[in-house]
Amino acid sequence: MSVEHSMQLIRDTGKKLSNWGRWGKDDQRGTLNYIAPEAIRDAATLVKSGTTIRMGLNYDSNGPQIPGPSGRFNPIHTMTRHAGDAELAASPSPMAFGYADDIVTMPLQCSTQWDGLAHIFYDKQMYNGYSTSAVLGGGALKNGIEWLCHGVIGRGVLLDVARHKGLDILQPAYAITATDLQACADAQGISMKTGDILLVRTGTMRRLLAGDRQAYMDPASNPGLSFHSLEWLHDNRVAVIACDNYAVEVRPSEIEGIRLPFHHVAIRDMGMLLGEIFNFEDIATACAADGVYEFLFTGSPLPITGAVGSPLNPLAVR
Ligand code: UVW
Repeated sequence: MSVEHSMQLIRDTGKKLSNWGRWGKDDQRGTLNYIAPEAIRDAATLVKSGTTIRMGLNYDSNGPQIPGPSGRFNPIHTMTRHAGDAELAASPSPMAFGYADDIVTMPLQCSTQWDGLAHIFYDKQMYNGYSTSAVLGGGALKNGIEWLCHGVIGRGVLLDVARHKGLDILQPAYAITATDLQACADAQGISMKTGDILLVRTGTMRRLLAGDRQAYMDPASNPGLSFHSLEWLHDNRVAVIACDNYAVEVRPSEIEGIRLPFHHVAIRDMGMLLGEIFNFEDIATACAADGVYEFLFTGSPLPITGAVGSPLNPLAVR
C-alpha cells in the first residue's frame, strides 16, 4: 500500500468514526462528553471497601525515557530550598521554622500521561475541525488539556487481555483486535456502558518494572491496540482509553508508512483522550482475585493552560 493509500484509509476511517460536531461546534472535550453525571454517580456505587489502587508511575529518573531525537527525557527534580541551605542555617528562625521548595522539569509526555486533543493532527486540522494554526509555539489555543480537567472520573473497566489469553505479556507487536476486546469483556463478565474509561492490559509494563527500558520502549515489538479496534471503541461509546504500553497502539504500525494511525483517528477524529504508560499490575491482581473488573476511576489532567498532554495520578477505587 502506498503512503497515499494508507492516508486515504486513515481519512476514510476518521470520517466514519468522526465525532466532530456531536457535542457542538465549539466543543473541546470530545468523548469525555459521554461521561454524564449519572454515570459518575453509578460509578461511585462500585466503591465497596474504599481501597485505592494506583495505576501510574512515580515521576523520577527511573522513568521509561531513553533520551534521543524525540526530545523526551525522564523528570528532573531540583530543590530550590531545603533544610541544608546555608541561608537558612545562617539565620535560623526562633520558631525553628524552615521550608523546602522544588522544581520539576519534565516533558509532559515522558511517563504516565494523557495525550490531549491538541496532541495529534493531520490535513491541518485537529479535533472538531480546529485549525492547526491554533497549536503553535505559545501552546494550544484550542483543545488545550485544561478543557478536560473536570471530567476524567467514572466507571473504570480493566480488560486484562494478557491474562485472558493465559499470558504474562502479549507477544511482541501483538495487535489487540475488537474480537479480543469483546472476548475478554465477555470472559470477565463486563458489559460495556456509554462513558466507560477503558483500561487495556498487555502486560508489557512488567518489562519496565524489571528495569528493561529498551524492551519496553522498543517501537519494533510493542503489543497494543489495533487500528481496526477503533470502531469497537466508537460503537461502545468509550470515553477514554488507557494502556500499559507507551503508545496505546501496537508498534510497529499496521498501516504502511503511517507512524501512529490509531492516534490519528482516536484523537483527531473521535476526540478521545489516550492514556499511556499506565501500570495495571496491581489492579490486575486485585481484579483477578475477586473477579470484579469495574471500579471508580479518577485521574484528571493538570490544568496546564494550552498543554497538549499531562501527567496524572490515576486511581482505581474499589
Ligand atoms: C507521539 O509519539 C507523537 O505520541 P505519543 O506520546 O502519544 O506516543
